[in-house]
Amino acid sequence: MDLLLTNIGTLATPIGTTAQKGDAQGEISIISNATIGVKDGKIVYISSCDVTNEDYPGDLVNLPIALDDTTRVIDCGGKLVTPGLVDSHTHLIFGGWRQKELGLKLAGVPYLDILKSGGGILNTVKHTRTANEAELAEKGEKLLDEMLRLGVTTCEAKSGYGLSTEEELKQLRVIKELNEKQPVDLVPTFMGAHAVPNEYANNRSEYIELIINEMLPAVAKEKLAEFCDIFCESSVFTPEESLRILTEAKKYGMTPKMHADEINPIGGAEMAAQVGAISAEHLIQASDEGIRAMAEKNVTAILLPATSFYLDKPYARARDMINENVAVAVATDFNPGSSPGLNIQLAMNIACLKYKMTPAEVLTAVTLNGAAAINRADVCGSIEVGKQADILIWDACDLDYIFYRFGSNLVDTVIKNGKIV
Ligand code: IZC
Ligand code: ZN
Repeated sequence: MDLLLTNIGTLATPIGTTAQKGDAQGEISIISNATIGVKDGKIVYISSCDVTNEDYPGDLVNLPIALDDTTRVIDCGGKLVTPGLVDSHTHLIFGGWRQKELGLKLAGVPYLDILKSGGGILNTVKHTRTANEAELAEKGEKLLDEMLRLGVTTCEAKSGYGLSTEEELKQLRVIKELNEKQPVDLVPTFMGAHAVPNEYANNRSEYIELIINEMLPAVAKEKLAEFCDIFCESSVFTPEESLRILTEAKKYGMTPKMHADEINPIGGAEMAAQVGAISAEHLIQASDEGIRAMAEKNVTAILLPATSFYLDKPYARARDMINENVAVAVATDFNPGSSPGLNIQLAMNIACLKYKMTPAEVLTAVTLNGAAAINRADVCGSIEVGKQADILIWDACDLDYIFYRFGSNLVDTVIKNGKIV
């Protein structure tokens, strides 16, 4: 065994290799005095039995697996242990920032109006296009290091600030390079349909043809994306355009995702169900029919509470979704406009306080359900024998504590693929 975690006060984890919905979302496994064994980056042993020897501190008892000379033993000191966190929705790679738009926001200019006047996403497109791959990678790596310190061990990352074939490929290549170079597992999503770029402002249908005829084949050829996402929103892309682009994406093996019903209720959730999306994201304005359609078609809801907070918008109806048997994931939406914060622990706190989700439901939302929403539930998202050893030791004695405290980084130790990072 490479690593043995002993004296875990509380081991809290969802169980399974699929998204958990309804009551099951809150039915996590809680084990007191647990022990975890790790070998070759995987979890090989979990015991509910304390292995500390009270008579001879330092000796271990009741171990069914032999230790060897090189086994590293970590005494968790009675602390909380959970799976590594999965941030299932980020716009990680971009040039510049948008702090100059803060004044407009404070003056009450709506997010979509800033975009319509050439700012917002289009502002970031300008800065992303002028940055080279090395600059974007350096910035992304720094951000990922911060995420890792906050407990994120797997992270989805979207393109969508290039909006031309070469520039979209540039962003996706940076994601690929970073995935190989640093510890956090990155899951790439192509999002050429994030906005219509200025050069196609008067010819949006031509931009859609470019996505379909040039971008999708080029992305597929280099195998740069597993998913295809679209900003389905008034004055951005319609549900019908979403259907067309995502149907084409499927032909190239990319699984659909949708930014749906974030600001205006335009039938995005319904369309996500119709097109067979793995997830619909935001859903602040999702209709009752849309929520029911998602339940029927097993579409996971990725909810983004930090965005509601930052845009001062209503909070998505997480309780209704859970009641209707929709699996709920929670993520940061980290991006330079509507959620310029990458602290997933803050998103967890807001989810608990504003969505009224229980700590157990939110834990599932940022681990197993997040993993399922990016097709990784077979390898991560829970602490079970056979899964990747992505494990957090928290500076907390139980699960409630991390939802009760807010504003601090409560992660003590991050273990990624069995290594302390
Ligand atoms: O840069 O504003 N909502 N896309 C859709 C975003 C927010 C990212 C941005
Ligand atoms: Zn987003």
